[in-house]
Amino acid sequence: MIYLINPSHVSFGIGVITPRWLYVLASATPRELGEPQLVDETLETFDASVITPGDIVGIGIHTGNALRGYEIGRAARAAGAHVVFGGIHATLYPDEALDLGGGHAVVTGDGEQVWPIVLSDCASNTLRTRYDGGRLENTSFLPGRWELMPEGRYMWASVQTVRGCPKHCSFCSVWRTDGQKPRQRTVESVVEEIVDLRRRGFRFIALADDNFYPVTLEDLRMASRRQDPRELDRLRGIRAERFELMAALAQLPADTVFFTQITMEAAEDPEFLDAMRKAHIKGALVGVEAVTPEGLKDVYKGFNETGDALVARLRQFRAHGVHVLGSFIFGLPSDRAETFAATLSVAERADLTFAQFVMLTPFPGTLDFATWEKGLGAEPPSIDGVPVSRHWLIPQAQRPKVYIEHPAMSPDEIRRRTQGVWDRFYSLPTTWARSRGAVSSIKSRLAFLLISKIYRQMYANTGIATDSARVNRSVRWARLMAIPCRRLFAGRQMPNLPMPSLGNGAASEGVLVGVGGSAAAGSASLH
Ligand code: B12
Ligand code: SF4
Repeated sequence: MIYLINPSHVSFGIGVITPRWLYVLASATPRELGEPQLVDETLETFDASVITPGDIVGIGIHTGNALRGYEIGRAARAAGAHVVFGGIHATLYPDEALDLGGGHAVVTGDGEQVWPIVLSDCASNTLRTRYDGGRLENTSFLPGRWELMPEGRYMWASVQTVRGCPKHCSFCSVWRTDGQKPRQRTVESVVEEIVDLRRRGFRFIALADDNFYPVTLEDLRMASRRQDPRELDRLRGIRAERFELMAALAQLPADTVFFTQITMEAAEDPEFLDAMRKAHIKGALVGVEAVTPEGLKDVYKGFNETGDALVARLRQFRAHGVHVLGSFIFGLPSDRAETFAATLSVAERADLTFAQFVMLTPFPGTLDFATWEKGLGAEPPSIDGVPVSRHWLIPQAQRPKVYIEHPAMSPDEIRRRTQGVWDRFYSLPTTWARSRGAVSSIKSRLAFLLISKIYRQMYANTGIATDSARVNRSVRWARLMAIPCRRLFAGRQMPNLPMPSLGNGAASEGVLVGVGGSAAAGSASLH
């Protein structure tokens, strides 16, 4: 048996976004080896006693779930399985997965092409300890095998349209692991996958991209100023493909909802925002990060605006019909006590639909991590014998919430103030008031309240609270709320949905709007 396991130390019974790697690696698994068992621990905890000798267990880890992944890996190895690790954390720390996770092998980089080789080496007992999947060309990306998805367990499916990001933010590892050259999947393959999902009844789809807007108007202006025709052509080509994709997505049924991640620069590109709205990209996570120039300098994100200009820029998204989940970071060196209120004020004035307030965490592979690790010196402080520079190996309950020493605030002050901002942004009266601008009918406003609450419970309380009773309460609450949420996100199957016509960005709009009945009869629409 082949198991693919997505580890998690908390299980909510329902998942917000489908972990895409499970379904992509399932596609890369040769059919003659049988159906892989896909296990997502954000739904339910995995029981390792089902593993039998000779099984193959593939575990995908990012930094936050690496420790749980290692626990599963050791149990699987003890049960006689071949244990293989992959994912961003295994790419950054391949030896760790072998030493601490019971791994027989580690795959670094993209998994699509190398996974079948690993499986064949397992069968012939020639498994090596290291495989490098590299950075694949855009034409080698695989769609997910969505027929293996359990019914009614996820709110959003996920489809990737581009890997890599040209920026270089100091807290982010994407540009270093996925590269700064955007690798866009072909329009046809993305659209085929999305149509497959819609036919199966999924109408909420997260575009699991690092940055959906890889070429900005400023990039084009700069290439033009430099009189660099080749670069200008390359950038224009990338941009044209984005428009081509959006023109195809615009032909999908009207109740389709996409969500993506994008930089704030898109706000100065009304043509792009309008194309997004027409393409049913109704929401985007925008990395605002900081509201002061000093804060932006701290994270190498000088291309963002601050103050009132920032509020005006963010408002552009809603003005063009794109809802924003604003993402802010607390704990930057230039932050002071008053930064929390200033951030909340921006978040409230900027027509944001949702917001998240994360505490600066030095993720490996980032510039922040390198500086922080160096600053800790040869003997970094440790917790239970684990150096804090390997914070992901500290058991969850003892893991500090703030790592980077702050010049003006204690870790607890940063944590408490961050929690306070979440509490105020998501207080019942504020959320209800916000719902008026975001959606129209009372039913949709109630749905908005529910979703805001569940989002807050899953992401803030389980990640920021130090009080374990609060964390447990949040998990129980989220599990309970998951039941009505499932209904809200369910769509109707549309087995006969045709493929949109592909062509250039001028493809006719609305051809398929409403095919098979629009606006999801029987399911509440968010927007
Ligand atoms: C979409 C996304 C999200 C979504 C959805 C997450 C989900 N449930 O899928 C949301 C918005 C919810 C999210 C949240 C967070 N995310 Co996120 N997310 C992404 C993003 C942009 C794409 C992930 C994706 O689906 N990729 C597509 C799949 C196919 O690629 P893949 O996962 O890399 O898998 C490939 C290979 O790695 C390999 N592989 C993976 N697993 C395995 C296993 C085996 C056995 C093998 C052989 C190969 C293999 O093969 C796959 C195919 O090539 C990535 C960036 C990125 N480029 O990966 C960040 C990223 C993974 N996220 C990141 C972070 C930090 C977070 C948050 C902690 C943010 C926060 N502060 O709240 C939370 C954590 C939530 C959680 N508990 O999981 C970081 C992780 C850094 C790290 N070192 O771990 C990344 C890399 C982005 C970054 N800024 O650096 N995220
Ligand atoms: S944070 Fe976003 S914009 Fe910055 S490098 Fe990462 S993916 Fe790109």
